Amino acid sequence: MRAGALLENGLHQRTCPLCEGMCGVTVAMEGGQVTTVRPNRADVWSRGHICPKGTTLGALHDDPDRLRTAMVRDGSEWKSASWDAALERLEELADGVRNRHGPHAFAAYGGNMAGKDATLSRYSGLMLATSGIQQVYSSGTVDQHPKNLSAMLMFGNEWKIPIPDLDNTDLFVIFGGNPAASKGSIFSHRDVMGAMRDLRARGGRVIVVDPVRTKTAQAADQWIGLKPGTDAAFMLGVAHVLFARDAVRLRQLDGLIEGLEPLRNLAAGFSPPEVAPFCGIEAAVIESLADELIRTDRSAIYGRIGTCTQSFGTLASWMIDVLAILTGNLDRRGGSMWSRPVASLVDMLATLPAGMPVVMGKSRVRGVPAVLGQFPASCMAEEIATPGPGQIKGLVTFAANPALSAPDSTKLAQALPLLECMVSLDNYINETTRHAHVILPSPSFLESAHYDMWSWIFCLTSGGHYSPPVIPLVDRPDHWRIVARVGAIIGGQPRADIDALDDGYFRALAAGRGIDPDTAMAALPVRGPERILDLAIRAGPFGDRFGAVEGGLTLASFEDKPDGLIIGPAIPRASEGFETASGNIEIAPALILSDIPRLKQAMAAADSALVLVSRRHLRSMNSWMHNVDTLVKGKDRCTLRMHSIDAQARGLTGGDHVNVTSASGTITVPVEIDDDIRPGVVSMPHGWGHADPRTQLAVARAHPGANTNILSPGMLVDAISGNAVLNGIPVVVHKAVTHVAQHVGEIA
Ligand SMILES: Nc1nc2c(c(=O)[nH]1)N[C@H]1C(S)=C(S)[C@@H](COP(=O)(O)OP(=O)(O)OC[C@H]3O[C@@H](n4cnc5c(=O)[nH]c(N)nc54)[C@H](O)[C@@H]3O)O[C@H]1N2
Ligand SMILES: Nc1nc2c(c(=O)[nH]1)N[C@H]1C(S)=C(S)[C@@H](COP(=O)(O)OP(=O)(O)OC[C@H]3O[C@@H](n4cnc5c(=O)[nH]c(N)nc54)[C@H](O)[C@@H]3O)O[C@H]1N2
Ligand code: SF4
Ligand SMILES: [Mo]
Repeated sequence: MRAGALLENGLHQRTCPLCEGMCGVTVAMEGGQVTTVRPNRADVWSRGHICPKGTTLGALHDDPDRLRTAMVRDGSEWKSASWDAALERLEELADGVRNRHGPHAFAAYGGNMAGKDATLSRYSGLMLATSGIQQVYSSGTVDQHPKNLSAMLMFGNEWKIPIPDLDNTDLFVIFGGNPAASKGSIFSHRDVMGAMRDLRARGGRVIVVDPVRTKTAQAADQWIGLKPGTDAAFMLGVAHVLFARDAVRLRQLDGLIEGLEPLRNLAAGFSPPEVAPFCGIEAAVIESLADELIRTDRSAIYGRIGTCTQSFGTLASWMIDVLAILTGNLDRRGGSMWSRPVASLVDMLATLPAGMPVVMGKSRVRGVPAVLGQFPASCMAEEIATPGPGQIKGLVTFAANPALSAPDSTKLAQALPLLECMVSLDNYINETTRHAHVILPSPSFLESAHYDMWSWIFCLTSGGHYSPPVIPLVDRPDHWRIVARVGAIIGGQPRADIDALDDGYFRALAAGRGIDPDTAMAALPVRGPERILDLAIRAGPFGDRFGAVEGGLTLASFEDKPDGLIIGPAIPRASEGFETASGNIEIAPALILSDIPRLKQAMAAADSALVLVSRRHLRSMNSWMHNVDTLVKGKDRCTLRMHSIDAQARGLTGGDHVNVTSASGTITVPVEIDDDIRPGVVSMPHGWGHADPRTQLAVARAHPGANTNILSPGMLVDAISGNAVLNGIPVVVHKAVTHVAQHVGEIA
């Protein structure tokens, strides 16, 4: 932390860390207290855009339930402990696991906030490396893993994900994303909805493909309400028409595409009349989208959670980029482009070491492969609960709440208490961390220096915003030392020299970026997260490369820019080449094509079951912001939304309580009748189910809702990526006559 940067009173310009919107906010402080958090209109990126969550940064800091000290559990009672005492307790438990079960009995689970936490985003890589943990799970496999896999196979890098150039396009097509609630994901934009309005004002069009007529779809020109899980077939139908009309235009990618013929042959078997019944729409809708793509000069096709967390997640994620290629809109202004982040984080979090095969090993219980170095999150419960050599006995969670956010919550709730050593790097005692033996919280966002290395990776503007902490940290060690120490303890070297470990890590990061480690060490002697950030900026595409590039950026370039710094828009990058075997873009990777027979099988099977999808709300953030009173007050948002046709068939009226049952469990929730949803589809928000009395979340417990992931069977995964299927889950719904367990606390 930089001395002198702390000004307890006055106005502090920061970036809201809560989502990828990266809104600039002004935090007003008086007497060491946050008085207001307002939009910062001078922020060069967000220009005053904000949402209700951003104004709660002060409330999050002041939340009495936010942990400020290390916590150690004694039976069912939590006690505040000194950092040394908590680490000693961890050492005792970890030694026990290692002695009884060997070094490979540990696993780790990283969550969504790990990319945003100033320390974890830069130090979880060191922690994992030092710990020797081989079984790494993360929220990535309940999120974007299919996109990582398709990007890896097509472009040679799991994070080389094309991003829609919404500001310069003529046609924006969204599959399974609702930026009106989420603000955009794997797509950082200052204001997606505003940019959609601008696009329409300049004569362009927006099409939303989603089983639900979301707020985003309501703001579009056209809503295509297809059946869940059918996007890949739908897009293959579009590709079929492009080939059949001889309308494939590779343009700037001519000569850079391998596998076009196999793709043409494949698409031949997906004519619109063949796929339309499966998708639950008219064949003419597919044809007209294809025609519109042919007619329109610049189109940007984008897919998000609805295309990833479904049965054919990899096929759908792949087809998004295939359509961009076939219409000549990949790597092109107004199409989809790759970003050029000032400071890149992904190699610090990456779990796949260079040279490792994309698919490797088999999980012990279910026998599914690790894809890109990760076993599916859906496997973790059985790996903890099933006895035998290799059973998980020790677990590190960091910034994750899988008890609510991962599938098969009932099984996970039964498995977590079996762990002999569980440590959570987390700021709350919640549904997951309550099972831990030791919790080690991070400083709050206002106590940490912030630079959103994560969200800039998904942004077609290159820029950055550094903000120093506004509230001083007192009486606690640098958090990065704690995180590094956790790795050392799990790895069986509790007395390891943390400075030496950090220097070794830093040198490796420098060398990995083609920087001489001695030069980097000499230029940046002060250890910690900001040293790593400075290295990433200096070694990045606009960096000074430690003096080699005159006028290049360093962290200091941002320190006198409280409103941020914009470098400029993305530029085409295909000429830089691809890390695939051919050196070109692989449009038809064999692993992806191997899943086509499964899609054909699904198309052949008539399926009329009621299916469940998930939804998000602007005032929630996954599972963890329900403890902020201003965000949860008002009417209950944890409802089952259902079309009136389906409600009538079951004799239901709005507000009735219903039992929703899937292959993995039952929950009871109020029903909300909503004709903006496709008949045959019902929707639930995730991240609720806070009634467990063993958590310390007073506000959330007063607004508990039910945990929809009790209904997500862990066996349902996208066959090739292993990603969880959280959308398109068959369910039955009945009027509730009996109370059913609502939360893990009633089950465990
Ligand atoms: N049914 C269904 N399930 C879903 C989804 C869905 O659409 N439907 N979406 C999935 C997706 S996309 C994701 S990303 C996952 C998210 O899954 P998770 O990442 O497991 O869940 P979060 O609710 O984001 O949990 C964030 C955790 O970080 C902690 N935390 C918050 N701030 C900090 C901090 O600054 N430092 C530290 N150390 N901890 C902090 C919180 O206390 C909480 O425990 O959920 C997935 N689950
Ligand atoms: N306010 C808020 N913002 C968030 C989050 C949050 O919880 N709250 N979470 C953050 C995270 S971790 C993420 S990953 C992003 C997610 O960002 P988005 O993907 O934009 O989020 P969702 O609102 O879940 O939108 C998914 C949409 O997919 C639709 N869908 C479901 N099944 C299918 C299908 O089979 N095909 C198609 N085409 N559509 C389908 C759903 O109806 C839903 O409208 O949001 C981030 N931002
Ligand atoms: S949109 Fe995202 S970044 Fe902006 S204020 Fe809301 S939560 Fe924060
Ligand atoms: Mo996510």
